[in-house]
Amino acid sequence: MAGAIRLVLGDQLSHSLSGLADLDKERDVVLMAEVIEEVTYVRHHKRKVAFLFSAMRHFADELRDEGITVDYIQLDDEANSGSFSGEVVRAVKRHGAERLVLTEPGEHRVLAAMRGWEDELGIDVEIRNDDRFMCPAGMFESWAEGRKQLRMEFFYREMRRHHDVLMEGGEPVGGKWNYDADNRESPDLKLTVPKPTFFTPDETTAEVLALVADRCAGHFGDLDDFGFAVTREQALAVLDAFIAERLPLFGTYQDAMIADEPWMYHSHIGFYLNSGLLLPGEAVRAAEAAWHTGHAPLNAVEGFIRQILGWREFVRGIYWLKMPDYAAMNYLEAHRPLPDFFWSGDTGMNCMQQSIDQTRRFAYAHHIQRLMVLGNFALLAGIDPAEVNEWYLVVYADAYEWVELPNVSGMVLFADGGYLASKPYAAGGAYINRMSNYCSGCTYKVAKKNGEGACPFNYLYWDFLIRNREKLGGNARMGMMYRSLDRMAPEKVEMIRADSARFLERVVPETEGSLT
Ligand code: FAD
Ligand code: DLZ
Ligand code: SF4
Repeated sequence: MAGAIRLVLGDQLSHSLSGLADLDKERDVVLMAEVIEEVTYVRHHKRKVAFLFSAMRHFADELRDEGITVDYIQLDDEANSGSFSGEVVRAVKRHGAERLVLTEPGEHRVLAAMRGWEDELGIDVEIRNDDRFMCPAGMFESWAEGRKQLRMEFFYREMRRHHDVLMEGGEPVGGKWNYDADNRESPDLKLTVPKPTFFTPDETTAEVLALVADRCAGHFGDLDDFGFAVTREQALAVLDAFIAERLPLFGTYQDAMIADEPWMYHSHIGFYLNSGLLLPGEAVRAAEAAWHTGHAPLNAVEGFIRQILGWREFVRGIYWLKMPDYAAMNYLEAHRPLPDFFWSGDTGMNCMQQSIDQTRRFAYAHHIQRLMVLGNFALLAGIDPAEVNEWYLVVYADAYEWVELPNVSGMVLFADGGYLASKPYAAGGAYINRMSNYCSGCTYKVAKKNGEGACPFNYLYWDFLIRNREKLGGNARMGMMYRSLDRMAPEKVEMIRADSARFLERVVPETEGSLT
């Protein structure tokens, strides 16, 4: 045979993938490879590796069932070279291929390698657009051109118009673009949160779990009670169950956190969207349909659709527009190392301990845990963006650089100086107390502002403002906070500084040359 090799990566598990279009079943071969370089360039959470490998193996079986030839390289295959580049070289030789066809990857690092393949292999390499996103190639660039700061809300309106989602006669249904004013209530502890949709591992998943337990023994995370969907059919069942059981309360409890309730009213489809088992358009249309039938209210449906049609597309646009420089940004010059307890969960701060513990168990935490607990701590403590980014990329099963990096560097750490977010999402303990029941089980006292036993978020919040006054003092949206700071008695400011210095020196000692 002398057809094309069609390379499919672990996060490209979509039958409609551009790299699979016009495939010639007689002559072409699909190449899929489990490679140690992808598993260890950051040491991914065990559950994430198991999920992807099992989903990849199932996807390969589905292609074979369609009569497509698949050359699938397992991690433990003897001749496995360990990298995408090495496996492509071997496969081209093995099959005498005259062309390589692929879909652009989700990471700048991988795209840079792919761009060298034509020279390396001496055959045509065709890199196709990834059309599984809702913002068509080039549209984001045109929209962003000439804007100094990008705001998701305006981009989202363009996307609503472009795809005619929740629109009526050119106007947003209900008369408003955004219904967040009706959302984000404190948790209701009387409610029984529906159980998440999990699946019993089949033989393929069981094999992969054993492989990962052996080869990733030193990686962060647990494999127990693995229940993720590993096929499109299962992923669709997760989406259906979300629409039926959780969507109506999605908006109301979007920001709420309850101890030992990791899943709340969120959809848990990020794993499947980002690996290609689900497409964003089908999630958006399913939610829109639930509003039309009266099953879910507009505040919930609009809020959910905004996350996918707005935020997800927006951060992807920023990633490709700003890479590779975006990864090195550190506007606030934060240089403290990541505290060990981000891995061990060994901290007296119950909000952090709960969020880290469930991250270890499930490779999942919902948005507010990522943003306002874990991220807020990293921001206030001045942790180095490179270390924070690596942690987030490792620990979440939905994490790929295109989506993780703008969320961490842009939304959480303000490392891009305000390109993505108009102000840092900094908050003291009162916010966490309002949105969760964590504080009642904590060794610290949320109502106490300073001294022994005071909630660290309380003094770290003000210390963050003091340390970063030069960079943030002129931000109009921070004006009220700085005016409150200026009204504080000097002794109070002294206590804040002393408490913060003591706490940070204990949990995140500065390295030499630190600028925080
Ligand atoms: P839901 O809350 O049910 O939301 C539905 C979907 O909307 C998600 O599945 C996701 O596809 C999309 N979405 C929601 N918020 C965002 C957002 N801010 N950016 C992009 N998509 C969004 N999301 C990832 O997919 N991968 C990541 O690596 C990732 N890292 C994050 C890191 C930080 C610091 C923060 C603050 C957020 C991060 N997010 C990331 C966004 C968000 O937290 C997750 O998408 C969400 O928690 C996934 O759970 P879910 O599927 O239950 O989402
Ligand atoms: C995340 C990941 C892991 C852990 N392993 C593999 C793998 O062995 N083979 C593969 O094709 N893809 C894997 N991935 C996903 C890739 O890292 C991802 O495709 C690139 O980062 C580009 O988005
Ligand atoms: Fe977190 Fe402070 Fe509440 Fe403890 S008291 S759970 S540290 S916010």
